[in-house]
Amino acid sequence: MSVSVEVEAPTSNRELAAWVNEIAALTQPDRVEWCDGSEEEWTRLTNLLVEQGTLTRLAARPNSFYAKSDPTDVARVEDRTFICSERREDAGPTNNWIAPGEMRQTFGELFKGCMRGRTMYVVPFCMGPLGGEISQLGVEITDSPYVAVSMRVMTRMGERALRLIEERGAARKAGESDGGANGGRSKRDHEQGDFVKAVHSVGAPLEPGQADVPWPCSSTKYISHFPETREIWSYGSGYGGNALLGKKCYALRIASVMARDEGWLAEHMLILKLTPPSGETRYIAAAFPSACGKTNLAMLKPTIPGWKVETIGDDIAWMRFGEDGRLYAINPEAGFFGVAPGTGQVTNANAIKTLWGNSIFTNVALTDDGDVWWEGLTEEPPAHLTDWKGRSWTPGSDEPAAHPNARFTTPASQCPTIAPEWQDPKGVPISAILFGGRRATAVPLVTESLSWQHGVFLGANVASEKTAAAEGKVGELRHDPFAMLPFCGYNMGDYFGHWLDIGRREGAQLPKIYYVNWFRKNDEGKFVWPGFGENSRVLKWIVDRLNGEAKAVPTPIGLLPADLDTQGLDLSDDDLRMLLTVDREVWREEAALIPGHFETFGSHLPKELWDEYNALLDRLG
Ligand code: GTP
Ligand code: SPV
Ligand code: MN
Repeated sequence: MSVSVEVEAPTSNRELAAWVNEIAALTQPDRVEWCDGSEEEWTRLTNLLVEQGTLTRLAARPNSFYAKSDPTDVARVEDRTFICSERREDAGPTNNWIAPGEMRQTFGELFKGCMRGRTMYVVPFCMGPLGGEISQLGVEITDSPYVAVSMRVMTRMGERALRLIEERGAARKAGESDGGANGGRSKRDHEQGDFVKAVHSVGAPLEPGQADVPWPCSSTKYISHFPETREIWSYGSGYGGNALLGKKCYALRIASVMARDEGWLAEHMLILKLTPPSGETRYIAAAFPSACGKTNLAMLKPTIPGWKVETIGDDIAWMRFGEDGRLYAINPEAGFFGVAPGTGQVTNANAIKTLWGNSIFTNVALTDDGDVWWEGLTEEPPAHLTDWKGRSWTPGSDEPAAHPNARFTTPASQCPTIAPEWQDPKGVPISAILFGGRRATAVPLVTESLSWQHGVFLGANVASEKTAAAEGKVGELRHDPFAMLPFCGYNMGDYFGHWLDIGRREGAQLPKIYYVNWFRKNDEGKFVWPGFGENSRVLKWIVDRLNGEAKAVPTPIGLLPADLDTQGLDLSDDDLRMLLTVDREVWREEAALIPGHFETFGSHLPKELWDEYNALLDRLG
């Protein structure tokens, strides 16, 4: 039985209307609802979610909710994430690949009737400030109201995004009718259309009379990307990175392909604004793997007097060259989807202030008085909680109360340190780029690269201990180049080449590149560096270097601080030595890991990176 759900689409964009009808015909929802992004809509959908049992209203926080996911649907699923490029080689050795034809066939079956019994939401959205030159448009179709309300926090969603899609469509038509003389587009442009198409289903159709569950999802999961046609199809999960398709799927995997084709960068980076007591304000971008400290650094409260940090973004940066040759970055998102555990008054007071209301908390614990709690929120846990699985919990329980990848979804505008220019459509000029990861051993607190090319080499060699942000074994060391391993939409060897090309651009005023590690551990397994607000000392050294005011010591791996300000820190001489020196023996072992990593990319690995490897070996002696 096939029900027609063709509806009058409230849009003049024919491409959008036709696509929505096509997906509705395939997925057979009971209803189609176009999201306008209004407050009325938010209230209606959150009420609905409360009624359905997906959300619990928090008595202690205005307009805020708690969600408990299915216990199997708590993180990104990297082994179910696919880049469906026409050629396998274009997905590269680090991405899962399925031929687009085969994938479409699978989806043709999987999505057939998959929204039965549900409402299909059409969610137009804009990544980046509305109407901004660097911004990009998309539409997510989803059968999850949890996704629809989350998209309202995380993106510029609704009516205004829809109008921009219509304007773009109208401009394209005008371009076509004057024979392409004025903004006409290529065949490929035509295939890619006026907006990125993103289809999401939880993969749990309801038979007539069948009761729904609070967190519908499926054990069959696909998070698939079609880079040539700029499409995203996601099936079976309701979790952030798998389901909020504007985020990792669009703003990194699809956008990295756009960026390669158009000469810009789409990166897994925070953006912060740093103002010294006197002197020039600087903007810094930093790429750390998932759950390795971006949100925390972006909202850092400096411990050194007179320094000020403001926040532009905490997860994704899009960077383009300005006319002055500098790289200008925007945060394409409108909210933070942040790791809850470890976020507390002492570690990240600004995040805590951001979360005062209008927020959704997923897989945290519930207090008896209707508030949320997670490990690290307060030093002492409450005497009683309901844990993320809905069980009674006391401090004596042997499992954590919150899932280690519990997350908050909250508007960026509520962050007390949000920079006034965070929505400036032209972006902010980046002076320094930081790479880093979780490394208990070997890697010093901070290293300055010797050149852009050497910085790209450092980025290509980022390695980090795995976290709970993705399914898999936590703590295992893996290479995560540029913190983009799970997010690069094309061959990562070519991606390294793209970074090198950026550095060769005529007239480029390139940021300096640094490598940081907040996670060095001592013999007792304790973090040596206090981290969090104290990371401002490292930022200060970097800015002083940019200004030619700080000294550095050359080492085989790069330049290390000669004069890091550690005044007032409780660090032994041994600790400091561990953080700020390079052990040649250990680094020979580190270097021995590089060939195996590089060889994965075969002929796609730029020769310059082998040159850098050989230069490192020479310096190590
Ligand atoms: P994604 O949102 O997954 O991309 O992660 P992120 O890079 O934004 O990570 P986030 O800042 O949320 O930090 C993840 C975890 O690392 C939290 O539990 C933090 O408390 C912890 N963390 C952040 N900064 C530091 C630091 O400087 N030192 C230590 N020891 N832990 C830190
Ligand atoms: C990450 O895993 O890097 C995140 C969370 O920022 S998600 O949006 O789920 O990818
Ligand atoms: Mn992230």
